[in-house]
Amino acid sequence: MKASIVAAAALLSSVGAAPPPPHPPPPPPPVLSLRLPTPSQPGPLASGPPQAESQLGTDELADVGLRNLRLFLDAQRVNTKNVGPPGPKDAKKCTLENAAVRREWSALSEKEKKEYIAAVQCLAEKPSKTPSELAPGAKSRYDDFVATHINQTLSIHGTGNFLTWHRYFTWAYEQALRNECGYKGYQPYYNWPKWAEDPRKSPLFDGSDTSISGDGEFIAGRNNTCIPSPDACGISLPPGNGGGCLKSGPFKDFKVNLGPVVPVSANIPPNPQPDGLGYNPRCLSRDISLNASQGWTRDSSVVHLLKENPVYLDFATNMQGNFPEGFLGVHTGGHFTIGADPGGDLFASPGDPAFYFHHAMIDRSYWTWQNLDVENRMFALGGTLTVGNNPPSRNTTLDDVLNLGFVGVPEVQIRDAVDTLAGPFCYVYA
Ligand SMILES: [Cu+2]
Repeated sequence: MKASIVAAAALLSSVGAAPPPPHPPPPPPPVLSLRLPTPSQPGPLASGPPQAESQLGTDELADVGLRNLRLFLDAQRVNTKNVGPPGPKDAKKCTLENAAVRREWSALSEKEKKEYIAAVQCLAEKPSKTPSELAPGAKSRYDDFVATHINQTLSIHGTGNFLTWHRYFTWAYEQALRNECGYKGYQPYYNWPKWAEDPRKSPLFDGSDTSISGDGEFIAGRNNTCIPSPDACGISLPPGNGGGCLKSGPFKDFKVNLGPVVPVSANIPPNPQPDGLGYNPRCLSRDISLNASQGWTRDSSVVHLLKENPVYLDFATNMQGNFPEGFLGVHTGGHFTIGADPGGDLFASPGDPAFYFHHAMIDRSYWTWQNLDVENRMFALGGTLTVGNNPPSRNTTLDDVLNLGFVGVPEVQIRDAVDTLAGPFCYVYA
């Protein structure tokens, strides 16, 4: 346990710390070749779910991005018109018209919310596909995802595959909910800035029957959490409003089986294996932190991230944080908005169902950033194979593969995971 904590802490402290590696221009995208006019007409998805006009800059940028994407695809269609009549393959093609629409949790009806919750609980009841010799703590299909994330943590954070790996992972989870547990909808996201002032007031975390449960029991007398580690306290977060087991809602009795690997507090029972893959059944705890949500996930933070980082590596790095410089970023800020066990554990965090809402918002941010300059950003990439390029390693490339182990989806190349309307995917965000 100790060795892995030290290793993780050392690696964590290097996220964003190393100077950016030389950044070669991304390879020219295959078909995408048109320069975009400035978007001026109202966006597509007029047939989508009715939603109140958002005042958030974050949502405005998502809308602008979607309009860009539509113009881009329309222009492509015109460009390829004289190639010939659409074949049978094109008939099944993913388009903006037939793409799934991922929505904010608050936009789902009560019935849809309950169906989603029931599907997650179903996944936690289905037997695991991970061989028990590899991860004795993986007891359910839900745990297959947690075990895969724990297993690969040090090659999927602060690396060039961070955004595409988590995109594929979140999609695979959505597919498992649909294909194995009869869920009819899509993975909802948690729009951080919308609830940044107090996440406990959001429909996702209000503790009601249609939430994913709220805060944990309040535990007094706790110390600050140092990020990345007590020895390298780049950011000191005061304890939040919980810290203990969930108090109410559908996930009050949810069992966490895997981890911790890097626990936020000494009170969390240690895993019998140093790699966190041993069986360690315990309650799901949270420590909702207004300090994290207000400090790092407000609208201004997200807008700044989306607008001021035209280079992929800067975008991905600033999203994940630069801890030695005291910058938490929306990714870590969002994780510590949820906090506690396993939410505050870099390795085991998917053990809290909130993970997928947070990562859908990470993915929506990546999608928005791409759409703001489709031509140049769809296939953009940066970063290397090692966390914060420490130790130095080669650049991640579009040919590198994403493998989700016993989650049970085919291995894909990064180039197949950059476009949410291509490869295995067919979705957009509202
Ligand atoms: Cu992760």
